[in-house]
Amino acid sequence: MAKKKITVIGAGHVGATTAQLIAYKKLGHVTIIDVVDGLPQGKALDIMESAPLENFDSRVTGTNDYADTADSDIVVMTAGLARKPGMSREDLRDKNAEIVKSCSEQIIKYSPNCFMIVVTNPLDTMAWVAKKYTGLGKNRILGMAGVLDSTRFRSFIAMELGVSNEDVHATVLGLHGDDMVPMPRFSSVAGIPITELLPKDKIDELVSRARKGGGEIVSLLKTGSAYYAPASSVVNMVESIVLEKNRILPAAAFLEGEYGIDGLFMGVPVKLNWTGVEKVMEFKLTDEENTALQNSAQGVRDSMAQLSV
Ligand code: TXD
Repeated sequence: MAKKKITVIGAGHVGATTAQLIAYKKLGHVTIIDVVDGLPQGKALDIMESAPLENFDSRVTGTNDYADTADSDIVVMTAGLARKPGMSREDLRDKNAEIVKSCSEQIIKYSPNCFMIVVTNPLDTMAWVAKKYTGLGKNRILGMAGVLDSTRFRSFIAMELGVSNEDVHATVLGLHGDDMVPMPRFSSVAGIPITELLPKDKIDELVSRARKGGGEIVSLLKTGSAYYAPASSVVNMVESIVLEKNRILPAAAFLEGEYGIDGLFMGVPVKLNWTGVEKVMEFKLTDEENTALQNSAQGVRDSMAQLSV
C-alpha cells in the first residue's frame, strides 16, 4: 500500500512532535509547513537524521510553500499561539482565528480531499473556523481534545490505583476547557467501573485534575503549553485513520442534533476510519451528565459568538 501523505501545519512544539511520532510509527510521509523560514526545514531534517537509528523510511520534509503540501491525505492544524501562565484558552481566540482562517484557505486549494485534525486552541471554536474556511464536510474534519483529556484522566486513574495504563479506559465528553465532562460511570479498570474501585471524593479529585490538566502543565513549563501527550493524542487519531482501525475515540465533531446540540463542534465519541468520521456514537446520559454537556455546549456557543472571522 502506498504511504499516505500527512501534512502538519505549524512546526512548533505540538507540530514537530507529531511529525516525529508519525515517522517513528511509520504511518506515512510527513510535510511540515510553517510561516517561519527555516524552522520546518530544520526540524524535518533533524527528524530525518534519526531515520537510520529509528529504522523508518518515511520522508519528512519542511517547507514554507503550500504547493509542497499538495494531495495530502491528512492535515494536522497546529499553527497558532499557545498559552502562557495566567492565560485561558479563550485569550488565544482572536489571533488564532486569523491564523487558522489563513492556513485553512491555503491548504484546501492544494488538498481538497484531505481529512483534517484541528489542534489549535480554543479547540472547539477553531475547528469551526477551519470547517468554515476549508468547506470540508463534517465527516472530514475533527478537533483533537477528547483523546488528550481522556488520556490525562486515564493516567491519573492508573497512578492512583497503581495499575497498568493498558487496563484503564476513560471517557470524556464536552468542550476542551475547564468545563469538559469526564464520565466516571464509563471509566473503568479491566472493565470494572472506577466508581466500584475509588471513593467519590477521590474520583472528584481526579476529575478536577483532568479538567485542569492543561493548566497544570502550563504553570509548570511557564513558557508554553503541553505537547508530548497532545502529539501522542493526534497520532492516535492518525493511526485509526491510516490503519483503518475503526476506533471509537472521543473527539470534537460537528454536531447536527446529536445530544440535542446543533451547529457546533464539541467532544463526543466518534467512529473513525479511512472514510473519516463514520458516525457519532450517541448514548443515554443521566440528567446530571446531560446538564454538564449542555453547559459545555453553551461555553462553545459563547466563544463562537465572539469570533471576529
Ligand atoms: O488539546 C489540544 N487541542 C491542544 C491544543 C493541546 C496542546 C496545544 N494546543 C494548542 O496547539 C495550543 O494552544 C496552540 O494553539 C497550538 C500549538 O501549540 P504549540 O505548543 O505547538 O505552539 P508553538 O510551539 O508556539 O508552535 C506554533 C507554531 C509556531 O512554529 C508558529 O511559527 C506557527 O505555529 N505559526 C504558523 N504556521 C503556519 N502558518 C501560520 N500562519 C502560522 N502562525 C504561527
